[in-house]
Amino acid sequence: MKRSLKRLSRYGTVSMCLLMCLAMLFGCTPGKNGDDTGIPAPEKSDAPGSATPAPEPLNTQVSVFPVPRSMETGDVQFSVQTVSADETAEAYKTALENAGFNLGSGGISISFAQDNDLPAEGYTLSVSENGIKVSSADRPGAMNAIATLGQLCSDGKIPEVEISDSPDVAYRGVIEGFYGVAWTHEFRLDLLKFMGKYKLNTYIYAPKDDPKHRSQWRSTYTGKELEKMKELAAAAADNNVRFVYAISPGLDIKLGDGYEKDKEALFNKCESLYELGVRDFAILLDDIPTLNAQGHAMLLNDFQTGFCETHEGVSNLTAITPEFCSAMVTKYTDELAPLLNEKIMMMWTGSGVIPPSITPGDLTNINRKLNSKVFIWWNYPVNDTMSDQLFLAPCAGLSPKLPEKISGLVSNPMNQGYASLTPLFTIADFLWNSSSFDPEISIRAASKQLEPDCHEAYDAFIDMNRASVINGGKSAFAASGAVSEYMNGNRKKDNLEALSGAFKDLSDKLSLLKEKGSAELISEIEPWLNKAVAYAGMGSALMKAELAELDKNKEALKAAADEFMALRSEVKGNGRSISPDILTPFINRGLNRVSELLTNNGFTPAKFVEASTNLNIYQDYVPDNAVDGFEETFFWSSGAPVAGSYFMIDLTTVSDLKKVTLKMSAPGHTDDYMRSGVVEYSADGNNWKELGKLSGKIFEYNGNISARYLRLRCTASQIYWLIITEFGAE
Ligand code: LTM
Repeated sequence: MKRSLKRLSRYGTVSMCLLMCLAMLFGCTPGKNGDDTGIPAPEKSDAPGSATPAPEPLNTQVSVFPVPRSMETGDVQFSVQTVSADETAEAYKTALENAGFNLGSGGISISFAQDNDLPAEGYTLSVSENGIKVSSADRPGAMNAIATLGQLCSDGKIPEVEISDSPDVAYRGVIEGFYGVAWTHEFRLDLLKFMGKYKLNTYIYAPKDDPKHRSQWRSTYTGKELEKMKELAAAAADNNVRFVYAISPGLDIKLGDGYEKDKEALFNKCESLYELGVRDFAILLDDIPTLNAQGHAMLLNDFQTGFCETHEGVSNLTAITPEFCSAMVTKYTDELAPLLNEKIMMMWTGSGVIPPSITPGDLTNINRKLNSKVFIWWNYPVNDTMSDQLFLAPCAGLSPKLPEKISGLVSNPMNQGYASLTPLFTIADFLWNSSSFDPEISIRAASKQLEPDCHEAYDAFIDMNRASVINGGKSAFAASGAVSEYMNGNRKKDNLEALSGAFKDLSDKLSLLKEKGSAELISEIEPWLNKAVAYAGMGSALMKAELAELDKNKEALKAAADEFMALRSEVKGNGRSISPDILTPFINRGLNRVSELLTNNGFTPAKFVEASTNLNIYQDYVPDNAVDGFEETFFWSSGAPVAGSYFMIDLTTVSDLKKVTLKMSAPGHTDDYMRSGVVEYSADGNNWKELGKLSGKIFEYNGNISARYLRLRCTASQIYWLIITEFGAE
């Protein structure tokens, strides 16, 4: 019986007729035994004992991510309790089992065929009463089809479907390329599974804080380290991912006298990884002090011809130079580009290190200079220089036409690996099929797939942590309209009640996320989640105080104000940034408003100074130590400040100040002070004015200013950590 197939609205159009023809073609395409794709020849008939179970009406909504190029579903589904794999499917047994298929005799049949006309990594997939049939030109294509099958299968059922699919961008993935605490081995293994599932095919190992990747690049891995590398390479292969080992020898490699010896050390190091099964390599020369175009070209070319091309199975080198974005280009790049072997895949971050957008036009010059398409190192959602923020916004700022101008794109994520999976899901979706990409659909699908037990609660948290340079610094909140009404002075009952309801809903969702969210995610996001919970509670308390004011109920007003202040104390010193454009200004305004309401009703508001920072904190040398009035206790950063690092104090109300004092470093740690920085003041936390520049370990200002916030902001990176013994104003 012939059934009609319906096209899902989001998917591209491939006529049904073409699909049926393709399906017929796959069924009769002769296999090529012994070819190099790893795809066995198709069997002429279904595996012995297979019998496609009778179809049942389809009862679920079918969605696949990344969104396939063309997908049409029918109105029935088949049981896949057991799947009978024929010989063609033997090569994919492990992948099929990992995707949740129970291979045995009987049940729906599965077979794989080769079709050299299909694009690299592409596949066609048909699920019908004739069984499951996959065609692809290469092994990655068949593995991608299995990833799709894994998503199609739910509760032991698979829908009738015809899919024709292939990626927009050849190399899609992740570069673990940030500063600060590197990911754990366990997370990397989880990441590789995630990548296989969502069709990301490239993982570049490049943690800046692995000494053997960068500062001690000549040292080879030993013992357990080697075992872990081997395990990663194997897990990557199992998940259809290229494991790229990156090395950063640029800080001290000799490019004149001593080059041959260092080259040998580099080759030996990579040889030790080759022996473990690594087949892809990168040389990263970013963030190094030397601009030696001839020397760098020689190094990269020698590695390409002397290592990549002499080792069986090794792909072309991936590389980056010290000038890796348009804003950095000098004559170094002009001299280097024509010297480079064109097979090397050169990485590039765009117009700047962390550009707000990347368009084809941004790449015209560099692609012309290199005579190839750059491989994008995308610095999103990395937060190593903005460690107070989580970047959970969906992929944005990349032009849908970008895929035509690049050879690949890898995202440099946050130190928080599990949280990074949320934006990575959307990046995978974009890189696979950019013209169908819808960031809002993608981000909601991400939370559903990653936190299925509490996805709506996770959505609320994501929304509070969306602000980033790629989306104009915008977070989201269900009642953002009512918030701006309130900020503009609307204190009418209906607006207060709308906000009250929204904060209650937010509180409920965040509690649910705490309770039901996956343990790995929650432990990473806990400080942000705690602040979010407090903000939701403070929002509710503020509305209670406002409603009490309308009712002229002094007692209720005082109770609500106390509740607000108690929550404020709970997150005192928690320097994480949450919803910087909507809820942070609202809560800051709320603090002033609570003081005002208390004063107007004859109460005396409490006063305290709050300190916060976007620097990592060393042990328990917390920011509060710098505002406690004791020079013996101090704040100590864990890591050196870079341009943009700050330490801020909030006096809670705008006050007239005559004196500001800042003292840095401590006995025994006399180098730990900021070299280049400015002290600034602000009434609202958004508009800042300079009070003065640092010149030494003590800063003092005497004069007249009106401010609520004071901050020390770093203007140039340094190597020493920062100690602040006291920061205060009178
Ligand atoms: O971006 C590149 C090429 N290099 C470094 C990264 O390691 C770092 O994570 C980002 C963001 O801070 N900036 C860099 O310059």
